[in-house]
Amino acid sequence: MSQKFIIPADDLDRLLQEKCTSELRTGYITVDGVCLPEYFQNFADRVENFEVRDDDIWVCSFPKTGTTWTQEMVWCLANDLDFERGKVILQERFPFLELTSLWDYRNVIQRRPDLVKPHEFIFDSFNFVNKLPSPRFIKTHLPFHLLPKEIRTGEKKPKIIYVSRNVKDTCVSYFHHCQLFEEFSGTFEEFCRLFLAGKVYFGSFWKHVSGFWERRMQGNMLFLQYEEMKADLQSVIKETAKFLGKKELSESEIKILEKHLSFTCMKANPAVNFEEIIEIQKRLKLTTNEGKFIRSGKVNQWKESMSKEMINRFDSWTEDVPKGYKTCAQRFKFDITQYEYMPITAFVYSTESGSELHDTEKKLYYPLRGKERTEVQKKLEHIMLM
Ligand code: PPS
Repeated sequence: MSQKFIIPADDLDRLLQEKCTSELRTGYITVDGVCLPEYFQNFADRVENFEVRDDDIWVCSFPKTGTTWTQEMVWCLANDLDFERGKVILQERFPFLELTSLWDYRNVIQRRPDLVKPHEFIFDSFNFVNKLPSPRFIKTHLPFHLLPKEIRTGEKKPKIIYVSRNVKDTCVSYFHHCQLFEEFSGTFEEFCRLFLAGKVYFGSFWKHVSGFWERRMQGNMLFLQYEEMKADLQSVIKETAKFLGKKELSESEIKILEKHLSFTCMKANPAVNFEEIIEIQKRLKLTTNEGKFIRSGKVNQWKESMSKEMINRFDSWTEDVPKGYKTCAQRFKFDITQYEYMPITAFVYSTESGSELHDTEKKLYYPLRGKERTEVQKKLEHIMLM
């Protein structure tokens, strides 16, 4: 893969540079079309040549789409609900592969020699992950085309669970995240403009989602949706357990896990709520903003936060998603209230007879995951959503 590092320079780049840099984040670059902190270029080769194992379990996502929630679910399922071992902080159990490349602590260490050197999972996340015994649990926000070569080429086939979220809610959540962790000093409106232009790190959103969406039929990939977890966590738990090759959980086990994963429990759980990290940031005066990592956990927050004009811009951006991303965009442009019967409009042909089953005027209703789907529906979904 040839990676191109571009130092960008238009008005929005300047806005990003001015409003979203700090002592730990001096600037941004574009790597093969993806906005990343400039410090990342020191680590690009380590990502590219990272040694993947077939029995790894990866959670991949665009930031703020429910990664932590998914990680905790996956870890608990893969470890037979071992809540005792689950008290170890998530970053150690389920480290973030490229974490070290996102924040440059070198100046801070010089300025604060009293700083106790934090964990290797922060200072050398690649090495930390590399040394873990199998099966390893790995989080990444990298889009598919920047994943390690061994995954892209299919040489190694770890299990990959991708989670996505309504784009407008993702943007709202990312704004709060950047205020808390990146000292973002701009307005929400400015953040939305950056988000729409793909000028937030790991942007652009739709390219990220579509890279995994296009591959979701591969046997080693499971595609989840935040809103689906909110609407029917039990079904998502069951499907994920099956995907991980675990035995069927009893009703009471499912209920226990569902409670453990509830917003209230996760917010109070020091192993997953990042309170310790926020405390360190505050102590080092790397953030002055107040806030919580597990913040609101709501669907459709954008309705309260976004102006009508911005909603329109997001919607037309989603409509304008280039062909190929289109079905993916339609699939995720929904209100939770409409989720159970989400219309998908498309030309659909039966694979066997080639006869037309539906035309663009007709709608096929996609039932909730876990509820019975007929064979025909499954076939249609497969054809339509490719
Ligand atoms: S990160 O920083 O990219 O890893 O963030 P990520 O974990 O992807 O997303 C954080 C958002 O997920 C919400 N969250 C939850 N929602 C519902 N239920 C549970 N249990 C849960 N755990 C985390 C979290 O609150 C963030 O969303 P917002 O909208 O900001 O509240």
